[in-house]
Amino acid sequence: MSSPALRRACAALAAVTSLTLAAAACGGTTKDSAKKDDSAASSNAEADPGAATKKGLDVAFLPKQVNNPYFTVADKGGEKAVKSLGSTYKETGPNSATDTSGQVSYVNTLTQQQVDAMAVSAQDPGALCTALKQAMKNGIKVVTYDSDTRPECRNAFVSQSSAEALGRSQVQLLGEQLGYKGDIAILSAAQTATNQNIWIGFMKDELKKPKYKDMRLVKVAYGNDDAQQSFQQTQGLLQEHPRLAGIVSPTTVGLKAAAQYLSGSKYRGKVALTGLGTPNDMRKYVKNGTVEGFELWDPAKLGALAAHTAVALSSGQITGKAGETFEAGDLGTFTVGKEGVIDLGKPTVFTGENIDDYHF
Ligand code: RAM
Repeated sequence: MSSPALRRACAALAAVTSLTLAAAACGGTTKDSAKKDDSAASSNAEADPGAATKKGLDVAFLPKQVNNPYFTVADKGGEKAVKSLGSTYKETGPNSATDTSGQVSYVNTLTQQQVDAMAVSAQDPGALCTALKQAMKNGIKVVTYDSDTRPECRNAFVSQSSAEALGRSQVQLLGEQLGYKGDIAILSAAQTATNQNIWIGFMKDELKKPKYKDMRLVKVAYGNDDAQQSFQQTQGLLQEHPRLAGIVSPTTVGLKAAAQYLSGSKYRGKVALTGLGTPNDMRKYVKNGTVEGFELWDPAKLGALAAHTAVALSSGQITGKAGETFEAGDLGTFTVGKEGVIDLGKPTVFTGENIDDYHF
């Protein structure tokens, strides 16, 4: 599809009609060409690292959940970076981390609006694929950040850190905190969440090591990144397993709610709690002895890197293939890794010693 006018007409048609109809009218999407797109979500174009950074692009952020403070910080970082690059930013998305069909509709709407790029944190690895592929077929660059879909359904994934290191380190932190002994539970986000499920996979694997032989995972509970549900799930875990020694919660919403519950209960300081949280949410629970330590990356930097990636893709500086490099402003130079994954870096462990140095 060469002319922008034709591209826009086809994009609008594709967003509101079936794939086959749009394909027939625009001549691009047969079964075979769809297959070709699958092998390299980014098309076969070569990257031009020296290409000028395009300005005036429409870049949209679509988090798992708009009213989650973690995404507020991440997307603010994205907004600042998009604007600093001379492009236009907008954010849209569902209120609930389990509204997967809502997220699909938001993708379709952005396709219909013919944005230039979208940064998406996927609630579910597979559910968004068809809609995201449709967006890419219409020339829209798709970056996942925070939580991925499948590699063929986006151009690149901006990851907070190595998923393996994040999963293992949370178990290591918990082990240290409870002396490597006792029953433990996981309080996760939504049951479908790609990021949490990958981390949990590595947590289970870490627990197989001999040093954890006296630690036993008794339950994985899901609080759906909803404060009230996460609070109730924590309460339920302790009712069901009164001898629980520790909880790990790989979600900012879950960790805060679990800390809130433990803090006001007889378990404060007795049941260990760690996971992923923001220093601002967790400060008071570290100070009152509910939590000894937890970790996280800087969400604003994650959002900024997603923005730089989206603009680099739209400018043709990268296509999402392993080995390509690009500049991400103050964040430095990044290299695209295997399967289009771009790692932000290492997370920080927060304890009473350093928490006051961080304000997000
Ligand atoms: C919650 C979300 C998000 C995750 C953080 C750690 O805010 O589930 O996807 O990365 O926690």
